[in-house]
Amino acid sequence: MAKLFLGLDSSTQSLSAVVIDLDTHKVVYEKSLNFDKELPQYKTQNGVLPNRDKLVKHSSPLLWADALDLLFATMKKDGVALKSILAVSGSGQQHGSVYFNSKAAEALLNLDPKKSLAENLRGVFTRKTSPIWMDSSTAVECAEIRKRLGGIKFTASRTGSDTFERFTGPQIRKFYKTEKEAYKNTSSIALVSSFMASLLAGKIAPIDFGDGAGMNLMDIRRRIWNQDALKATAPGLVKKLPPVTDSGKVIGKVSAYFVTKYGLNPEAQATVWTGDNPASVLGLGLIKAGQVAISLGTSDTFFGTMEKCQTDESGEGHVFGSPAGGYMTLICFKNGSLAREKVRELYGIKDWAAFGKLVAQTKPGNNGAILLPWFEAEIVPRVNKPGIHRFDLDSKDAAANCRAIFEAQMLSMRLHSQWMQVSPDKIFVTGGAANDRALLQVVADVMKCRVLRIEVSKSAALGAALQAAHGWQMEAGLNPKWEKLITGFNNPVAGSEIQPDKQAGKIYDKLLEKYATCEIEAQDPI
Ligand code: XUL
Repeated sequence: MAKLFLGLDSSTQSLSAVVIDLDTHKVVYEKSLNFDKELPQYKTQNGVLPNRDKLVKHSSPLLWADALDLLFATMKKDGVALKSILAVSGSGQQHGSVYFNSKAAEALLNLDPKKSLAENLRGVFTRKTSPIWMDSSTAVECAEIRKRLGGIKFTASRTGSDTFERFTGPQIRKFYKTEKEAYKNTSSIALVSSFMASLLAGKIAPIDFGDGAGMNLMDIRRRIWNQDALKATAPGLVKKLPPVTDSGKVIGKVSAYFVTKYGLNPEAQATVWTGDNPASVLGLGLIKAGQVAISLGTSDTFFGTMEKCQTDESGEGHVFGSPAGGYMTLICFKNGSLAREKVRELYGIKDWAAFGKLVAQTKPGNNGAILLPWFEAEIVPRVNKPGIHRFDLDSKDAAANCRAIFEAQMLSMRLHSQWMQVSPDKIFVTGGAANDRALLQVVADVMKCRVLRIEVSKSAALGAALQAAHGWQMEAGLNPKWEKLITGFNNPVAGSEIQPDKQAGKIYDKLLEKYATCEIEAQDPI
């Protein structure tokens, strides 16, 4: 019998599955179900429920439960060997929360396969909808909690991040302040990840230290709930949170619901889930301290791994527990690919290949030109007022503007990741812009490090499948090694390696100083 492991990723817009075979080290099945399309009855738009208040972004736990039923039904229909699956793990969009009343534990224990999961869960919530990571309605609560914890630096050093509107603690505080009775009746609060794990396990699942770090409630170093943070958030919270534990740890056998209804192996283990970013870090193969990946997506993201916990005093970056041990950082630059696209449109450049060609026509350092691309309010650095700023740059020069935006984005990454004190020997780059060698050369030169392109399909769900395999091996006493486990799943694209140019590196050392001054000037124009 093949040794199969199932990883699920419950993201904002879809639920995905990846099945891996540990004998062949291959992905044997992949599937994604889009919420808007497959479950139109919830009327979500891009996975979010409509709301008159633009700052409020909620989704529905029943939608996620329905999606889980649909995904298992699809896997059964597609002939996935569900009998050969030895363990299931998963990841969820980070920060989102689910509120259970006292009936939940029993309902989970007695999931009736004749009904759907959503029907089984009727009447177990104290809050019908779940705030998700896109919600930014808790600025007041963030300020209140931050003040109680002693300001940005202390909040970050204790919980791994400054308070952020989307983080679960501020969301819980808002719920407590605005719906006191419902908060009081809440017996257990779950994250999206632990909610989904609870369905699979048929009991309220622990929260792992990867996703738990996205709550402003967990002591990032001791990996237990931080009592001061709990008190600063809402009364009686300690009783409403499950324990924090290792990602991928076995909870117990999967609920009989999935065995009877879909033919899942009755011996399959249900394990603790994590957040989608920690799972992606695994999926991309970042298992050792000092490894770094840059994702050039809608927003640009810098992922790094650390052995010891370093936190960002400025409160811009986040530190989460890494499922492979140690810590990971997530630094999110909002004006990523969308900003590059705006520049492309501005100069009527037909495609990304043409954009890359223009960059290649110009020289590293661009004669000191800088373009700060804050088309939208930026997270890193914190810039509330959108605007683009040019320094020593002719706005009519298309090629110089193309180089200037990408150089500035990479200089920003170098500057704002210094607090991690990590010097990688190689950087993996993923996402659209990683296709272009001229752009990859800029990454290598600015970061003064060789870069390799990596493209991993469904990296979070793959990371979750690897986590399931690791958890299962741990439980079986097999002393698993991450290095061995990930082999073959996340190889860099052949021939994509680019070496940094020493001369260019020196130019960027100087330009970085100028860039930092420009940032300050643009945030606070003179
Ligand atoms: C991370 C964050 C997002 C969500 C997306 O802090 O808010 O990346 O995890 O699902």
